Amino acid sequence: MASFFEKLKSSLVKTKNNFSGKIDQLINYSGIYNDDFFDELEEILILADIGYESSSEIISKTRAIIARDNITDKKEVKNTIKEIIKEILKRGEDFKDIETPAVILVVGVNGVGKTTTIAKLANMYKKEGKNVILAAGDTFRAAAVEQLEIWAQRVGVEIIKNDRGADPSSVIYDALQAAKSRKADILICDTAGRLHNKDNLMNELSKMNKIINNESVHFSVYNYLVLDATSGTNAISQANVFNEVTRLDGIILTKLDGSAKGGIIIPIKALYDIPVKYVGVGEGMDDIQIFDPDDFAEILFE
Ligand SMILES: Nc1nc2c(ncn2[C@@H]2O[C@H](COP(=O)(O)OP(=O)(O)OP(=O)(O)O)[C@@H](O)[C@H]2O)c(=O)[nH]1
Ligand SMILES: [Mg+2]
Repeated sequence: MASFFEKLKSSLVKTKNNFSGKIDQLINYSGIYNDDFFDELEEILILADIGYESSSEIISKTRAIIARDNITDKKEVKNTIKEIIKEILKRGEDFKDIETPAVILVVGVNGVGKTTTIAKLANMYKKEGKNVILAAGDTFRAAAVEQLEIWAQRVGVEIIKNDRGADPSSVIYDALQAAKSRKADILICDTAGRLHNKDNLMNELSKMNKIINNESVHFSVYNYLVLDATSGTNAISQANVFNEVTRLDGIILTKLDGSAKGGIIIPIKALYDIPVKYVGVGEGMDDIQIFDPDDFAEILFE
């Protein structure tokens, strides 16, 4: 099996071509670091969905360091940009695992990879010897419960479900009772992807949070937002909305393997004080990794 680093590396190929590949070209063709160079660099950053604010920050810091240290060497220019990006990616707290017993509520819009991510988390925790239960809280979409059921079987964990159309909060309630009576370490709750109506979203999330908080006094509660790396700047607007309506304890960025827009992680880190916990690097249940800012930056600029 490929190492974590190799797997991440192959996942980042598209992003790398789209991003550092272009930076490489720019640096190789220009030997002089003037306004034109920085304009072009800015364009590359913006096109990679890094966003105006983060791009400006990267440009002004690169400019300042190149001038201060009188840098002319191409490799050093590239290294300077890498270190600035690494610094942004490292902001906030280092990775911290959850404290068990825990309830994890997984939220995000349609199709970002919530259910698959739940399977990946369940598989990871199970391998660590934890007792995991899943709650089929997406009672809205046809076949959502069946999809989670198949994953539960594959991973080998218990699932608590109800009929389609049932109140998601009632499923969460039942699952909490089961988690308590079975002395589960971790309960992971699936939710329906929804963004059609912000009031609706707020109501449902607060209802679920209320039940979780009432019923799980001795559990640590985590709200994870799943974002899809292929959706580029849309991921930012999604993070905005969810961040407004609920407390978020972590972000999981999925589909890095299929995306040329992995650079989106930079504005996500720069704009929010929410740790990026994991990245999704494929459709299988082993395709999840702890987000490591050093590895990420090194691979991007290798
Ligand atoms: N390549 C790749 N595909 C992924 C990844 N994560 C999820 N997918 C795929 O994305 C699609 C949607 O995944 P789901 O887990 O069903 O997404 P969801 O957010 O639960 O979707 P809804 O329940 O419809 O809101 C599936 O085809 C997954 O296999 C990933 O990290 N990499
Ligand atoms: Mg789902």
